[in-house]
Amino acid sequence: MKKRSFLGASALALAAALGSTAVLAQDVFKVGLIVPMTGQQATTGKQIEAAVKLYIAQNGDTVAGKKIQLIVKDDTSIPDVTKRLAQELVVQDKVDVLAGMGITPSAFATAPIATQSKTPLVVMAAATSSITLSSPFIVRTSMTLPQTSSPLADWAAKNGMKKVVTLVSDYGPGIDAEKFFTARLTAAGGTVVESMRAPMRNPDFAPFLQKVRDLKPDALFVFVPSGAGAAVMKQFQERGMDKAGIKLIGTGDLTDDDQLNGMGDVALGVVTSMQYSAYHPSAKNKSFVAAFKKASGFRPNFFAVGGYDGMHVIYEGLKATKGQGGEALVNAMKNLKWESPRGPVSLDPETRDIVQNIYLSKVERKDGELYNVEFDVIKDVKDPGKAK
Ligand code: VNL
Repeated sequence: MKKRSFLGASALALAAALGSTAVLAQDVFKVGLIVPMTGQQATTGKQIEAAVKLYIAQNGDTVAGKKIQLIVKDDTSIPDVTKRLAQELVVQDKVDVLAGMGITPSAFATAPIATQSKTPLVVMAAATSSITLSSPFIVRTSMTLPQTSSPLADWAAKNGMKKVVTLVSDYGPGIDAEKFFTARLTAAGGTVVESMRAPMRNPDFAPFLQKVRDLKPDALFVFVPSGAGAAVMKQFQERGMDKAGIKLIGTGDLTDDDQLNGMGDVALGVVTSMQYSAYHPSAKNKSFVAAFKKASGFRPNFFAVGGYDGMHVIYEGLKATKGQGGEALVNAMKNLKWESPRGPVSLDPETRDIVQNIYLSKVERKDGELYNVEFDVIKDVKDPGKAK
């Protein structure tokens, strides 16, 4: 009697163990998140990882019967590394979704792997317009530079900034920013008197700023990737540009919430255009910022929101497909519409790019801290980079 029940119990335990392993293997849904956690773009990885983990903590790690397993990899923002990591994640780890992509070259390096393996790729940061054209498996939850920079050109022309110098990082998003800002300013009656491009890696802005001082434009328009804004601001001040009466404007990458509060008074009054400010006054954003700060200890920036919304499209897409991945998941994701901490957003099913409000903001001191305070909004902006 004793022996039989012992055998019975162990057989049952074995069956349960085997059974649950089989069920687990089948029901795990793997997300391979590739972001720069070290190197020049480390803040982008830090922001996205914190936001992705917050989303999972708030929404549970099971969706449509699948257990979400997050695998985080640091690509140090070197595209060859991104590519190798993406290959390993697809072939060895058999991930169901690739995500992250801190900079444009990383996204372009990963696109063919997404296409060949039919793995959805959720781009949470990289913002050159043409990225979504490089694979039908890409959906993007960040922004594009044509989308963020065009409204600022309209504003500049209306506000007496007719003579402008542009300074951009010399790669995809910078070229997009230069092109679209210039076209819109020109159409509104302004002139770009000089277009300058600084190297993307280890830039020294000093010689460019010196030249801007000599040119004495009404304003300097800047695009630099997230993480580089504080250096521009410091050198702008060191050269006394503000005192020379040259206004500083840019896309919100310049006054990035990750660094803004440490930039000091030189940032006060800088006008930018962007899809997100940590100071955005909605209830949804206030609770997001509070939860994010509590979990991570720092202020979320626009890429944190890109990561948070990226997880949202994965979760909601999976609910719609009842747990199916691949092409079905891309099709479900690209039709989503939701309220983000940044405001109301949707994905454009034709381009798989995000449609969102672009806010004009001015840096002000609020409650003892520096913030991008929104003063105007252009609603539901599609990527002008893909206008036919
Ligand atoms: C890119 C665009 C990267 C905007 C950024 O920060 C940014 C990019 C890392 O496409 O590489 O703010």
